[in-house]
Amino acid sequence: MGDLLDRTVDFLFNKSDLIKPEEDENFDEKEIYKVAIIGRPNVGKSTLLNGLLGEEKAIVSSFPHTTRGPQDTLILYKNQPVLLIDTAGIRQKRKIGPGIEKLGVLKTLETIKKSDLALLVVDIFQDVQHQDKALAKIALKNKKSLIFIINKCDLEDNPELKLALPIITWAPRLFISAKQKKNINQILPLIKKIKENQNRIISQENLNIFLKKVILEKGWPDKIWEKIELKQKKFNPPEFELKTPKIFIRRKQIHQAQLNIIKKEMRRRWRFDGVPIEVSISA
Ligand SMILES: Nc1nc2c(ncn2[C@@H]2O[C@H](COP(=O)(O)OP(=O)(O)O)[C@@H](O)[C@H]2O)c(=O)[nH]1
Ligand SMILES: [Mg+2]
Repeated sequence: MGDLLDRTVDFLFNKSDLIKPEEDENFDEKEIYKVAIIGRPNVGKSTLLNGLLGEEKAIVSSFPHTTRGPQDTLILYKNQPVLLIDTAGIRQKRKIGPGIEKLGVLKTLETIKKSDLALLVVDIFQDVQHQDKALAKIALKNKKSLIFIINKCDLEDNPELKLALPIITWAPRLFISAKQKKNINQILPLIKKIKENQNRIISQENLNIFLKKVILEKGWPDKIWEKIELKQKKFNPPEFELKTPKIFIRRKQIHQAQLNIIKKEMRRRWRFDGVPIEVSISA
């Protein structure tokens, strides 16, 4: 019955929510949410893309490197244009040969940079490797939203137990089987949610209330903290700053640990799942 339900939900989702835009439909570049599907060769990126699209577009093969470069597919999900970008798998640097393969790797890096969110696909059957961590780091360094996709879960009885992913606690994890289309119906709704998180703007009033509450709860000194204001500097991704009198900065009266607490509490309060956020100090 469980499987039947999965299939039914898959079917309904695929048919009703996902529309491929007509060729001549023009979207403003800025409107399009760009999702890079990244990961080592053979982890199932192209299979996943096909599963998401419900048709055979990218070439699926059991030999590595069939995906030579990014392949872009534009879809409409609940009125949101989403560009899904399949990338060639990235291998260890020293194994990269000349020509096409190297180009594929460079393009993967380029693709991450120009995307809004990375789906980092890992294979449950192989241990998490250096390249997986390297890719997570690149996404992090470029302030990209991130979802871990743990694929080929049909090959493991207890996938949750086996996993040792790089610790990016805010990145959601989905256990899927691209081949059996299991749980892939959760991906687009999660992407939509993350896009909202990424563009969240919090009112100054709410930030004030929030900071007061943290100060009170943590028992931080009033004299200092009543002169400090939490402000949102930007969104997509969200960045915040603590406006602080210069003298406090010189005297180092705000500690990194306190910034981390504020960040953690902000995540708890506003659910920034999947999105990197920043809190810095400024005068
Ligand atoms: N058992 C299993 N095999 C899969 C799954 N997803 C992909 N594969 C297989 O893994 C191989 C590589 O898939 P592909 O999508 O080309 O990987 P890519 O190099 O990351 O694009 C193919 O033989 C797929 O059939 C899965 O969920 N379960
Ligand atoms: Mg591929």
